[in-house]
Amino acid sequence: MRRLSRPTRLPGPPVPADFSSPLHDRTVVARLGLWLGSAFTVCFLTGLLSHLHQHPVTWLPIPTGPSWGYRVTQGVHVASGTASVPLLLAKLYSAYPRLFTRPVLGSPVVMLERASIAVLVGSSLLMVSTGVANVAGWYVFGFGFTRVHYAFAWVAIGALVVHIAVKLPAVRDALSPAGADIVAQQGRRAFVVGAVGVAAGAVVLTVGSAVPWLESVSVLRSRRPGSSPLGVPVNRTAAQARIDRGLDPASGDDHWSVTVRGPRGAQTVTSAQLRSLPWRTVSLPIACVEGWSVQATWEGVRVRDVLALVGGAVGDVRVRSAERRGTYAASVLPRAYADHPSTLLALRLNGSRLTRDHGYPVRLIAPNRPGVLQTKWVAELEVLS
Ligand SMILES: Nc1nc2c(c(=O)[nH]1)N[C@H]1C(S)=C(S)[C@@H](COP(=O)(O)O)O[C@H]1N2
Ligand SMILES: [Mo]
Repeated sequence: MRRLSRPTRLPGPPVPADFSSPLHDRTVVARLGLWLGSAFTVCFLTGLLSHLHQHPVTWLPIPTGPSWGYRVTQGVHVASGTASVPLLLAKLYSAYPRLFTRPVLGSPVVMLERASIAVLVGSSLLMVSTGVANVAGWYVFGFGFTRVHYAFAWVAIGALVVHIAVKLPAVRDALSPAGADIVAQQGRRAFVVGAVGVAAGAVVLTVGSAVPWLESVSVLRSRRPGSSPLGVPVNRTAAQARIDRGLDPASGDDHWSVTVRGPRGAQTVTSAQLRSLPWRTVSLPIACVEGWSVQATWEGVRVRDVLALVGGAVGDVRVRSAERRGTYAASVLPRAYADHPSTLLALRLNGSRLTRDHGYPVRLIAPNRPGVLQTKWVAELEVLS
């Protein structure tokens, strides 16, 4: 059938030529793609590291230092994810007229390319939307965040690799002198620079949850360590975790004990016995996967001194909370962490007794470790063989 000429065209979807803005240009798309691809890659690698912390593998042990390592990589993860949002929107705006390219069906290579774009766009939108919701502490989706976020990260990065391979010529053209000429015209550079500027702005407005000296300019930050109890935000309160109401700094911890299981058997360590071990003071951050972090001073006793009562930190250690249910009711401390001199059962935070919400009477604190694994209301340590 002969294609109908414009004025008499039948009603139907538009064609790329219907979009007249000079911003719908492959050079613009490619340049934004370089920024977005870099942000995605950094976000993927730092996310992988976070997953490794939470699901350790024996062939790639995570070092116990530097103590601020996770704080930095997780801060970078959330910042690069935040930067991706405006970059992704700008790139989609620039590229979307190409979705109307006809014919819809083409050679296998064209079909593969189109399919990979559908997968890439879908998974990217899923990644940034679940990530942003997580930072906001807004668990609206009915699925487990980490599992879905992690699985789709692989889908997105796979589609990204295919996409980059297919688009290498376009990237080369965009970076050539001719490409530079095209970008220099009709406001295209301003659009690219604007998108990158908005991405940088989004980071500055939110990163104060992790960078104290930016707290005052980061008006959209998710947490305010400065105005939290003892200077440390609380993620899950004692009430939410259904911790016994009677367990309170006002009524004391005389009834509290920690069960310690090791190669030499089990022992019930009362809070008085815990206190009689040598006290240590360490400065370690709490770095939450939701993107906030804060350095704090912790006082308590070394986990390795506690484990010495039952034969020492001769293996990984399971740390159980008095919290009965919940994903973070227990965590595993790899052996090197359990044996580390800075790893404490903390009893005091920033110069005061722990508050109920911070894990009173005893909580774990270890270097270079995600906040989700810094178990509160510790009731049991078990050396795993
Ligand atoms: N038992 C228990 N420990 C827990 C949690 C929890 O829900 N239950 N939340 C964790 C999370 S997600 C973080 S970020 C830190 C926060 O510690 P904070 O509330 O003292 O700041 O505690 C961790 N320890
Ligand atoms: Mo957290």
